[in-house]
Amino acid sequence: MNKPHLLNVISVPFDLGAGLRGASLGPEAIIQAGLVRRLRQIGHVVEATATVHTPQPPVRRHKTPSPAAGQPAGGPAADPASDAPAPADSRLKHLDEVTAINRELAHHVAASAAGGRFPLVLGGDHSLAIGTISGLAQTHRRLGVLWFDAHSDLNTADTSPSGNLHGMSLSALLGKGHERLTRLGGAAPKVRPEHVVMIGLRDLDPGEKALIAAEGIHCFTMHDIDKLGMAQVIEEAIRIVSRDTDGVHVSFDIDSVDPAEAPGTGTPVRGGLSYREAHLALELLAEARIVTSAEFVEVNPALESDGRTAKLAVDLICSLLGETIL
Ligand code: EXY
Ligand code: MN
Ligand code: MN
Ligand code: MN
Repeated sequence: MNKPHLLNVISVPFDLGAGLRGASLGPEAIIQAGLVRRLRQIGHVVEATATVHTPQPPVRRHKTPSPAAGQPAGGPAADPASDAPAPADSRLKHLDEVTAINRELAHHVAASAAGGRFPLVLGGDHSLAIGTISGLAQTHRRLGVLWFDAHSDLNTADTSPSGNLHGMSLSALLGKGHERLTRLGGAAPKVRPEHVVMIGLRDLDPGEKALIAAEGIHCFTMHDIDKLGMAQVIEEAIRIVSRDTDGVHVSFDIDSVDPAEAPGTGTPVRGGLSYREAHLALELLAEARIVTSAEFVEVNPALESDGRTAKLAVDLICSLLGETIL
């Protein structure tokens, strides 16, 4: 095991950035699956566990009401009388709540990182990356980011098919999108495109593909992983996120893993990382000793009955934090 960390486990039971409720149950499920005990067995000091709250409606097991047939997805439909499209920003769902929780999360993460701790954020939906990375940016002006995800989360109000803010978190961090998100906790952008590497992509919208091309964001899609193998992908990713940076953050969306292994997540996409590919990626990152913070998001216990996705998250977190087979 590499050097022990002083860990701050920061739970964020929040899911209003997602289209389905339930990821707000993720942190507790991960804790109940034995995370803290396993981290201590590896040798880490779990110095504090905080829970970041803002009020939100109770979890119900159904989607947020989808627009009536023929109505545009997202917020209030355009006024047929004027037939002017609703302003794009009005399509952003739960902008107030997502802004509030991420402002509070950024405060907690900034305090943890400033104190030389390793912030480990448990989600919650992936809109929380806005708060985590905005908090880290207060002490890391050149943060490297490894984004494991089936999706690129690079939409904006103009390109999003859903209005769900968990699909817009990385674009906000790159300074694209609503300024309440791009300027949350500090000036935009929070990260530079050349310091971002995306791994596991397999479900992108047209606007996201355009942004990736325009910004030259480094991506290893599932095609690349099939072709190169995970060891080579991670070797190249480490080189990219270590170049000219002052820390490396892992933003791990559990839907990067194949749904056969991780069914408890709200936007599953077939053809994802195998159980071993996911572990090898994180084991190699642990060996490289470059990671300074992490978040694990989109575990939704309401979508499964056996807790296997929360248990997978614990296993993956422990691989990233130095648990080894021998
Ligand atoms: N690209 C789709 C959208 O923007 O609605 C789906 C996004 C899923 C986002 C999850 C967290 O990774
Ligand atoms: Mn607080
Ligand atoms: Mn995501
Ligand atoms: Mn995703």
